[in-house]
Amino acid sequence: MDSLRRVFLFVLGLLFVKSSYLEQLVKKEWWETALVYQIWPRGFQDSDGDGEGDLKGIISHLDYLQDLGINTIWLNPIYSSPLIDSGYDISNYIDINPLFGNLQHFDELVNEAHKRDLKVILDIVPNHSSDQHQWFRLSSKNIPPYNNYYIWADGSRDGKGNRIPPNNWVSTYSDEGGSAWTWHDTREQWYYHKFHKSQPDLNLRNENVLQELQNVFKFWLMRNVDGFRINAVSYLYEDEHLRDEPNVGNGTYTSGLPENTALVYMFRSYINEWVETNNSTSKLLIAEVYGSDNVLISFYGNDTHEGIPPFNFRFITSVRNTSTAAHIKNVLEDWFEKLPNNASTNWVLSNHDHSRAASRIGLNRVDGLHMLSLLLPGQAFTYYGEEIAMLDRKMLWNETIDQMGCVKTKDTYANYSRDPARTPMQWNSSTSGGFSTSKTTYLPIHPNYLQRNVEAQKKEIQSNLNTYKLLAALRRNEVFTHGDYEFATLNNDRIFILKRFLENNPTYIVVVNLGLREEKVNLTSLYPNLKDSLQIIVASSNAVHVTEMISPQNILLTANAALVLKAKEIPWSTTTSGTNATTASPPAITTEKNSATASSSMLQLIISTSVVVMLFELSPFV
Ligand SMILES: [Ca+2]
Ligand SMILES: [Ca+2]
Repeated sequence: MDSLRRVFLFVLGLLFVKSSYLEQLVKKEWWETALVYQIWPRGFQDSDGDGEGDLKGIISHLDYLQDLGINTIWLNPIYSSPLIDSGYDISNYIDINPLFGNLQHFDELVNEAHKRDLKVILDIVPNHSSDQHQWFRLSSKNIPPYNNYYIWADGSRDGKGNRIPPNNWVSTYSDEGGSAWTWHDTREQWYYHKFHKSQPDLNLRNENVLQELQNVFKFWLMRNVDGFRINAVSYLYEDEHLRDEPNVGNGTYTSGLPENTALVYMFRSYINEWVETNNSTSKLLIAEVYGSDNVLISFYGNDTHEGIPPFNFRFITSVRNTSTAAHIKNVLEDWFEKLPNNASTNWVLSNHDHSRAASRIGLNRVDGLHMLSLLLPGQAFTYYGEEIAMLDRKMLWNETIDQMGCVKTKDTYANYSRDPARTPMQWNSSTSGGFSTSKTTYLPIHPNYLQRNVEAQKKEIQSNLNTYKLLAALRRNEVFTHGDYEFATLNNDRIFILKRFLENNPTYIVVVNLGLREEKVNLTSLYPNLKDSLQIIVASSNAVHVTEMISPQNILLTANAALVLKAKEIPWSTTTSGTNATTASPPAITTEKNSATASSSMLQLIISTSVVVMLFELSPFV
């Protein structure tokens, strides 16, 4: 009877493990696994024929976005702005640029999005305002309390009496080595601007300015937004003593200061408090930061402060059209190893600051890349138009509107302008790709819109769009939201493998051919326990031989083609195979590192073995 009691207690124990495992499954916040669709408001849809995208245009495509399977929309700045820096020069943080509509349109957009289970997040720019902002107008006149809202300094004069800026700091938006200081005639002082001279940096050491920013957050939270993307976090603070940088332009005193992290913690704390006070849902917060891995990781928070996750730009900074499977594996593993325990991450294939994925990494590789970015653990970000693999459109000098290009010369602008990736969305083959009834648009549309557009891709069985939709739906499955992951390479580094798995669930295997010729892949060389045929769940639009089932030993993938395959749960070992014991083991949490995966499987093995032993002990009594 002792044995019976032991079995009973053991089963109780298993039930306990099982229930805590379920608790783990439901623990995630909505934003940890969100699929975020980035909308460049000027480029998505024009509703009134002026050639400029607007909020009503976005509203008209909410059904499309819902059908696409995304669950969050991130809007690049829509605030009042002279649009010198595409809206990142804000003249009023709490109003809408009339070009895009008004606050009523915004409320309607949020309301209509929420009706479709779509969240809306906004871009917040705490580093600088426009020089047209009321704060700067008053500051330049030295009127309290605004006199201290920006970074003003005296500078000096050279031997000939010419004014010299306060130090050697340089601006991003200038000719080579251009000063980040501009003289203001009224105030008779210099003001600092990391970016364009029309974008003075706010003085974030001034408590009043921090209060203003909190009010901005509050204003939009009250209008039911679901989160914020915090812009240009690397440049929030500068050296208080305005010291010369030892190497001009290297950012020693103008980027990556520890105060940046501290301010982001404060934003997090303020927003959390607001959520709690107002009994609201948690908010998606994400920081645009560049810097060393240590700096990036610091934004996740520490023992005493909750942070805001930084964007993970590795697909943009490290993956090229020549990247091998081993290189991509290293890039991904390196990031996971650095992540704090239980931290969730995000994947960004492209955004408004970079060349589009199809142009940067290869039109034929877009579907395979989406399989990775959408099926890895964490959030995924999709830049508008990437679902149909829109390409960069080369801009002529006289077509360029991005200041990063405009401040350069006719010979060099093309290396800097981000306009090629900001062209109108290609909806159909009618005038201006269905983006506008006007033939003239804020930037010219890519001429390939006649063939490459949403309407055309909807009709094709195999298209970038239809592949994307299948992936967006698939990632909602708990294997992807809560399961573990594993990477491998095959075929001499030409095949990349991502395995996603979770107890009591099928295993999914993503196979990507990065090479330029057909590859025959034998998955049993990696997973000897893979016996049965695999189901093809998603195929890239360039894949051929797409059948319902496929043998794991003989997978033919044409150049750059990729598949998502579904297998029965792959048993850990022959010991556990065919027993019910596997139901008891706790799943590894998505963000755990590979070492944690190993310990989880060891635990599983121990439990499973125990059950086998117990049942054997029990059998004489049954
Ligand atoms: Ca318009
Ligand atoms: Ca700053």
